[in-house]
Amino acid sequence: MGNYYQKDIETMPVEEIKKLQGEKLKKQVRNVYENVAFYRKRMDEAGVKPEDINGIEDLHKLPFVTKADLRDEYPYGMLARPMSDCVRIHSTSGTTGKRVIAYYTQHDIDLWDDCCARALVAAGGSKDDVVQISYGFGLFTGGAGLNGGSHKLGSLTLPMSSGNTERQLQFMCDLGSTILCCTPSYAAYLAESINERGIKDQIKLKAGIFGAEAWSEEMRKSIETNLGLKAYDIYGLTEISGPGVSFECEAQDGMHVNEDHFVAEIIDPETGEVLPEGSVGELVFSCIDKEAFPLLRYRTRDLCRLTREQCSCGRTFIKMSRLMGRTDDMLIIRGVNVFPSQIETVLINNGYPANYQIIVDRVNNSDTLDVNVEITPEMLSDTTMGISEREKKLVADLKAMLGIKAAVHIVEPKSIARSEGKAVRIIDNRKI
Ligand code: DLL
Repeated sequence: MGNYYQKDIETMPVEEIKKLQGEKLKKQVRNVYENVAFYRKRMDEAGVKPEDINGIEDLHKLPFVTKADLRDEYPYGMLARPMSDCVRIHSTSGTTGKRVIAYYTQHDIDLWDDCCARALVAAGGSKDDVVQISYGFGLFTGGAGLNGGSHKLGSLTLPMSSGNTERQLQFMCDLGSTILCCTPSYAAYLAESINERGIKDQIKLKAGIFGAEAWSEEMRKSIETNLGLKAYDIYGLTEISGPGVSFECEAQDGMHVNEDHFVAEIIDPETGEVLPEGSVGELVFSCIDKEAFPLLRYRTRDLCRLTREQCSCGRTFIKMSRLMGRTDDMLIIRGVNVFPSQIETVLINNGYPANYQIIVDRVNNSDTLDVNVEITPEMLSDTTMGISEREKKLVADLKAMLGIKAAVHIVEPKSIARSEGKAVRIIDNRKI
């Protein structure tokens, strides 16, 4: 393992983790009750006093916090420290409504950098690596988070930000980048560009730390083959800190939650009831260590499963599965629940790259589902299967996966816009 593996913490016996979480939670609840009017009011309304929280088993007594609450408290209603103690802000992309602003003290930045350093180590990173950070820098947390982690580790850090693919590839070849950090869709685009330029033999990448958007196991395999690396998932959200809330290890089978800082729960998104381990539901996080913006029981709207099985890497932190979607990106088409990841799985299983678009509309009061998928030049020159046969095959496979019929349109290579950050793959015209 690298030189930043925090073994004493990351392999702590489960009872000790829970005890530690309980102690930190107790302090945090007192802190927010005294310093944040929002929490005082919510807890008073719920009839919960700070004295009622004496251990992690009392967490469920606290009320939830939602994105709507953060918007209502914009810009600094949730601050638990004076503004003068804060050293930075980051913000969500906020495509609808007000942006959410997260604040950080120096302690919060250090804690976050530690989480990202752990993620790099779990992917085999050490001070000898050259870490190319091609997540966006700025208000988005991707660039800053991995940059901080890479510095902690002492690796040579390339703060590339996203975009300017030509320059990305030049630095990757000239400096021999060994770890690439970016969104999976940008990794796929970089792989495509490397292939087109015939420069794969100059690429030294051994690992990729990819997250910030949903990606399937099939997409992982395709990126691993095309870039010749091991691809690790990393999860996080601005409200809780940024990337590194959880990270994958060598087992590549779910992401360990940094449980000394964040407590994860799975709830039923309809009723709010806490679900037993192993159930799929909405992920909820409590920040037990943060100073400036310590959200408690924050509803992420992300759907996944938590399991605490013995991991081959030795870490004892609970694992969250690959994200299965968001409570708000699940499409309901003709009454059937459809997740974009299911469509991606079918496309990639049929050998298509992850360049596709899902278009939903309503015609004569009935929902329509269209999938545009890009063909590769190799497939075009393969005469054993024509375009209409290809479309028919995808229609049949999508029907088997989703239970409903989709219209499939095979489109020319490179006709779907590439993404340098989070890909936009769903166009739902029903909402307009
Ligand atoms: O996306 C933080 C991040 C940056 C994570 C770089 C990983 C790598 P936000 O912009 O606030 O923060 O978006 C958070 O993105 O609630 C999920 O819906 C989604 N998301 C993040 N990581 C993953 C992942 C960053 N590994 C929202 N798989 C989250 C699927 C992810 N979705």
